[in-house]
Amino acid sequence: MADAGLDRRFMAAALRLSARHRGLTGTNPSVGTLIVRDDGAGPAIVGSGITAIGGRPHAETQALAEAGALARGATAYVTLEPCAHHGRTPPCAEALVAAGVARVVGAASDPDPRVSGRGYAILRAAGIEVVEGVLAAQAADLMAGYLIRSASKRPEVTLKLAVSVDGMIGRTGEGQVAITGPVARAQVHLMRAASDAILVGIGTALADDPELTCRLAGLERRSPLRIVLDPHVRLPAGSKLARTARDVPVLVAAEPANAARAGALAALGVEFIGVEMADGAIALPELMEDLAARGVSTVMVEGGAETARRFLAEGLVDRIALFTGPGTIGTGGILSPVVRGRIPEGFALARAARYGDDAYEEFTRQT
Ligand code: AOF
Ligand code: ZN
Repeated sequence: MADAGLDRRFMAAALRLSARHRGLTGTNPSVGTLIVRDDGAGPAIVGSGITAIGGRPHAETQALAEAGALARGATAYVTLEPCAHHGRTPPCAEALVAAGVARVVGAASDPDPRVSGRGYAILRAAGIEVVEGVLAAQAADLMAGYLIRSASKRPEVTLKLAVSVDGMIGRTGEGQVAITGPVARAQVHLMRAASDAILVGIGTALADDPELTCRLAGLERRSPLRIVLDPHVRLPAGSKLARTARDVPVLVAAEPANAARAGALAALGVEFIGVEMADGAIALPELMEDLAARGVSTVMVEGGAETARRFLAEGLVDRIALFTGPGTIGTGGILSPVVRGRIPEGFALARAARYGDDAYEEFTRQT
């Protein structure tokens, strides 16, 4: 018997499972699958799977392999519509049919044109009961990078800001100013570990000489691609970014005409991406398209104020991660484009937390 409350509970568990491989599955979304059956003593999980690191095998085939014959007559909870295309293996929708599952409960629909609507259709055609859209909003939140990249051909953009009580992100000429404490900083590093790329403007790269890596113990290898908006190639060869380019990739977005200046940086392993210019600045929508084409699904914009303003003005921000510290900056402060209580129109609070002395609020764009 279908039980909507039970379906939500198992889907919540499948979503938590899927979160484990976020950022590790390449251009594939990290999907979770649970196979659940009830032989009279209450529902029991007999198989579970997450999209493997690198993107294959898919979640469903792994969960079905674990369940074996117990999948027959069971319910499969899938956080994404099961695939309908032939990759290295037959489609997951066909695998679910072959295993004899009785019900499939899905969260998100798959915008991939090879799959969209067809995965669920294969299941229904085989007489399987299909329930779509269970905890769809949570699934869309977890898979935002994949869903936005598939639908809009650009990565999901998260604007991360650390703001003082008086609404500043730093002080002119002083480089990095501590606004938030160690717990909030660790959270930022965790966010970095789950992102495909971090992006800053050249102003921030010059003023702060940041590393932009994930420096949490055990997660150092999870540092994402570091991108600098630098049309005139001003990034110094002596910067921390350039000096560490062989360990963690650095991509300089520059006007092709200035590539001649790139010799010293290129020798250090810095990569270049040619950009179009619009009104004297890098054309961000086109750059985002190019990044998506390279397989980047999630970008964290980490500075500075001008770069943040431009992403907001272009309507390219999907999520705002706002950390507010307890201190004030006062004279000489650099105003944040977003402060607590004054969030741009179209964004809604998705979650809030306290990290030590700092407040955290996350806003997502309402579509
Ligand atoms: C599923 N289960 O766990 C995932 C799916 O390159 P391929 O062949 O792996 O296909 C990538 C597509 O597979 C991707 O665009 C999306 O439609 C789907 N991802 N599907 O049934 C999974 N990760
Ligand atoms: Zn599949």
